[in-house]
Amino acid sequence: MSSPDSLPPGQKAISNFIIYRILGQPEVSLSSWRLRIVGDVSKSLTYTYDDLLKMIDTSYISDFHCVTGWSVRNVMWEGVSLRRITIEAQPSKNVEWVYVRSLDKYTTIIPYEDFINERSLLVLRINGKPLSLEQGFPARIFIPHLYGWKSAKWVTEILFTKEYKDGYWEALGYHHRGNVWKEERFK
Ligand SMILES: Nc1nc2c(c(=O)[nH]1)N[C@H]1C(S)=C(S)[C@@H](COP(=O)(O)O)O[C@H]1N2
Ligand SMILES: [Mo]
Repeated sequence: MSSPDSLPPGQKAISNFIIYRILGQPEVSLSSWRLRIVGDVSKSLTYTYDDLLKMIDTSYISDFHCVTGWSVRNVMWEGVSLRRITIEAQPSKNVEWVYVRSLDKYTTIIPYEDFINERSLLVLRINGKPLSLEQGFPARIFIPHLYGWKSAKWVTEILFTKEYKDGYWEALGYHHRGNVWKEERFK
């Protein structure tokens, strides 16, 4: 069985993130950037970067795992609890999926249950500094128990929905959930 300190099966520690931007590096304009919470919710919400900075409520140290087999250990994550944002938006009882869209047109899908895990985070700061442009500034998702492709960078829209639909990697055969401890790499 795994001790709290062990890596998930099939992962190896490396010391730095490998930067991925499969659809290229988007241009970020902070004055026009918004995070929108939409879909099957009672209250659609729109946040500016300044709104989110004021809402930072969570920080912890946790490892990051890419499905290609690398992990970065002991990263300090800071941001806004996704559960808190979800409670504000009041999704309908039928919601089962959360579809995330980014500035670069990257998308991913996350099961609602994982999205509202108490550790699931809208990340604004990594290792004590604001996210760098290449690491997803202004904001990215982080869910410690899911593979890194669910950690959408440059996120702009969070859509609550009953219907499953593939995001970028899911359409290429990657798993609908992607739990690292269960090695849910592929469908
Ligand atoms: N918008 C966007 N988000 C993304 C990706 C991407 O290409 N575009 N790659 C994903 C993958 S596969 C991984 S492993 C992590 C890598 O995070 P990093 O670039 O900060 O190392 O970002 C994820 N989020
Ligand atoms: Mo990845």
